[in-house]
Amino acid sequence: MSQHLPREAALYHSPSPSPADTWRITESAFAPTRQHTGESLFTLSNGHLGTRGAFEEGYPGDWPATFIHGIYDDALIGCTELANAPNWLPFDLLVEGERFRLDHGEVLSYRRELDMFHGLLTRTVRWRSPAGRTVDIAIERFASLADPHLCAIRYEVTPLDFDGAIEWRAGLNGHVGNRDTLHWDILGHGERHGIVWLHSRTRGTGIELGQAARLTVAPAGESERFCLDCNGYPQAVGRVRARRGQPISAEKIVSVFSLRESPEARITAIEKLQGLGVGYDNLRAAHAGEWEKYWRVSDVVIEGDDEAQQAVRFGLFHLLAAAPRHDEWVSIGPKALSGFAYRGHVFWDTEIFMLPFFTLTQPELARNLLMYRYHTLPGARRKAAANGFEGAQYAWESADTGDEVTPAWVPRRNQREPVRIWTGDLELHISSDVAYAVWQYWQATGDEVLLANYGAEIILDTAVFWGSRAEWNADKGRYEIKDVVGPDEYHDRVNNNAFTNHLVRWHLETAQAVWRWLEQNHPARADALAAKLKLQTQTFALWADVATRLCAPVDPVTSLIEQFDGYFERRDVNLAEHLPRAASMQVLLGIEGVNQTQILKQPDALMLFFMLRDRYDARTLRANWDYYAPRTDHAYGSSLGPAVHSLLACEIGEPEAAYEHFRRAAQADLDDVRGNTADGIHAASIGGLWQAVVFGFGGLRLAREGWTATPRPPAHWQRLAFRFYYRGKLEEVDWRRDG
Ligand code: IFM
Repeated sequence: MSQHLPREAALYHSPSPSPADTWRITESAFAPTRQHTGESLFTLSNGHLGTRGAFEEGYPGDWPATFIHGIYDDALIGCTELANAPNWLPFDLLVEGERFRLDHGEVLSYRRELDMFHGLLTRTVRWRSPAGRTVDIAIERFASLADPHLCAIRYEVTPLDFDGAIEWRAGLNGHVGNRDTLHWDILGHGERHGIVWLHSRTRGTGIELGQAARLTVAPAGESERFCLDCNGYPQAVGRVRARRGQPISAEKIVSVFSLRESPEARITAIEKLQGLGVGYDNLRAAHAGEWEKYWRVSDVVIEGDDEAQQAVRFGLFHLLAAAPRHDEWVSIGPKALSGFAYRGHVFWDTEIFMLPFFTLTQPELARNLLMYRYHTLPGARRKAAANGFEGAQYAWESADTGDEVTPAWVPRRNQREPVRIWTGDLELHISSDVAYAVWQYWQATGDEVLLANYGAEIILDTAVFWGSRAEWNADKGRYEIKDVVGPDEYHDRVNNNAFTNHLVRWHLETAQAVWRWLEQNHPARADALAAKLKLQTQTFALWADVATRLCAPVDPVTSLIEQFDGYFERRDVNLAEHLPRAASMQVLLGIEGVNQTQILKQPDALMLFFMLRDRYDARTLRANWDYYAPRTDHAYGSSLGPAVHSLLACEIGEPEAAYEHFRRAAQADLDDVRGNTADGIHAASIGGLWQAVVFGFGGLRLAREGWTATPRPPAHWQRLAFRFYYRGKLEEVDWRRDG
C-alpha cells in the first residue's frame, strides 16, 4: 500500500532528536527560502492572539502576522477574514548606528529554538556588522498564557570587539495588511509616560484595537530615552553606551485590547502597562507556569521514538496555544492562528479532528469551542432559511456570525476563469459533525448543563434541518439526500454520499434520544425548546422514518459501502502507477479529470469507522479499508487523511501501515510534507494525530460502562502514556513494553 512519502531532509528538528530535544524545535541555520515555513512553525499563540515567527528586525519578503481571535474584517474573497493586526514585534537594534539584520553584515552563528514546555521562542545570533563590529545577540519572546493581553520580548546584546552605542527601537507598526487587503484605519498613535501606543480600527467591521508598548533598558541609569513619532508606527527608543564583553539588555512589554474586550481599548491597553507592577522575569515565570499546568494533563509520553515524541508535542503545543481561553464566541480554524490560509474560517476540522483532544484533556476549552457553535446557531438558521429549509444548517466555513463564508468562486492559478467552489452550498455533513461533537462531549464529560441548556438545541435544530432536507423517493421507497459534497472533495455534486447519509441516520436517532432525555430530566427546557424549534409529534415521527428509510446501504455480500450513487462506475486508477509524484492527483488530472475517477482526496466512507466505529463490524471495516485506502491520495490529498488511516490501520491490525500513516501526519509540518506549511500549520492533522495515538496505538475505548485501553503501539515504542478526563475524573494509561 506504500505511497510515496517525501523524506526531504528534516528541516526543523534533528532527524534523531535526543530525549531532551523532544520539548524543543530547533533551527540551526536560517534559510531565506524557508522563512515563511519557519514563521508558521514558530508561531506563538495564547488563546487570544497568535503571532507568526517573523523576526523582530524584519527580513526582506517576510510575512509577519498577528491574528486575534474574533477580529474579522470584510474580505473580497470569502466575505470575511481574520485581519492581520498591527505588528507588535518590531524591535530594531542599531550597533553604533548600523542596523542589525540577517541580510546585512555577516551571520557568524545562528540558532532559533522553540521551547514547547514553557512556550518560549529564543534566537541567538553572532553578527558582524558591515563596518566590522561583532555582537552576540539573544532574543526571547512569548505571548503570555497567564495574561492573554500581554506579550513580551527580552533582547540581550554583548559587544565582542568594541565599546560603543547600542540603540533599540521598540515599535508598533500599523502599516500591515493581509496578503491582498488592507484592514486597518489608524485612529491615532502617541506616547504617554514612556509608553507608546497605537489605536486602530478595522475598516469594514469597525473593531477598535488598542496596543501599547513599554521599553525598558538596563542598566537604566546610563540610558537615553525618547520616542519616534512616525505616522501609524510609534517607536520607543533607548540608547546606551555598551562596553566590550559586557551584556546589556532591553525589554519590550506589549498590551493588546480590542473593542471586543473593552469599550476603551486604547486607554485599557495603556493603563494595563502603567499598572503593571512587574517586569519581564515575573511575566515569564507566570506564563511558563501556566504552560506547565496544561502539559500536566495534555502531554503524551512516547519512549523509544524521539522523533514521534517531538512531533506529537509540537502538534499539541500549537493546539493548546490556539484554543480560546476566555471567549466562547470564537473557535479554531484549520491553520489555528499561524497563517493566512482559509482566512481564519472555522471548518469541521475543529469538531471532528481537534475537539476530542480538548474534550478529554481540557474539557473547559472544549466547552468554549462548542459554545461557539451555540452562539452561531442564528447564522445556521439563516442559512437553512435562505436555502428553503427548516432548522439550522451550519456553515461549511464559519466566522463571527455563523453565516456561510465559503467563497463561491476562487481564482484559478494561471487561468482566466475562476473555479466554482461547491462546499459552501453542498458540504452538508458539517451540521451533523457539530451535533456529533456535542454528543461526544456529553458522553465523555457528563456535562448536563451544557447539554440541557445549549447542546440539545444544536442537536435538535440541526435534526430539524435534516427532516426538511431529506427527500422521499417514491419509486425507490426510500429517503435520499441529493446533490452534496462528502468529505472527499475530489467529487462534488453527488447523490447519497454514504458518509453523509449514515451520519444523518445516527444524528436523527440521537436527536430522538436527546429529546427523550430532555423530557425526562429537564421538562421545562424541553417545553421551551419544543416551542422555540416548533417540535411536534410529527417532527419526531419524521425523524424516525427518515432514520429508518434513508438510503444508507452496506452491500450484504461484499460489505462495501459505496461512496455515493455511481461511484463504483467511475474510472478506476491504480495510484501506484503514478509514483513518484510531487503534486496531488487533482493537480495532475485537473478538477474535472479527477472527479471522473475513483481517486479520493481523503477518507470518506472510512470516516464512518473513525467516528461511528461501534456501528460497524470488523468485516465491514476490513472490506472498506481494502477498497478505499489504496485509492486515496495519501501524500498530496488532504492533510486530514493520514491520521484517520493510522487509527483505522491499528483497528484492523496493520501496524506497519498504521505507523507509515502516523508519520505522514506527525511530520506534516516539521517536514513540510505538502509544501504549504508557510500558509499555516495543519491543526486538523494534529488533532487527528492525537486520536491516532490515543485511540489507535493506545487502544482507548470510551463506553457507557467506563473506559478500557488495549495498547498496540509500534514495535519499537517502549512506553506510551497519556492522561484524560472521563466523566470528571482524571485517568491515566501508562503502557510499558515488558522486559
Ligand atoms: O475541512 C477541510 C476539508 O476536509 C478538506 N479541505 C480543507 C478543509 C480545511 O482544512
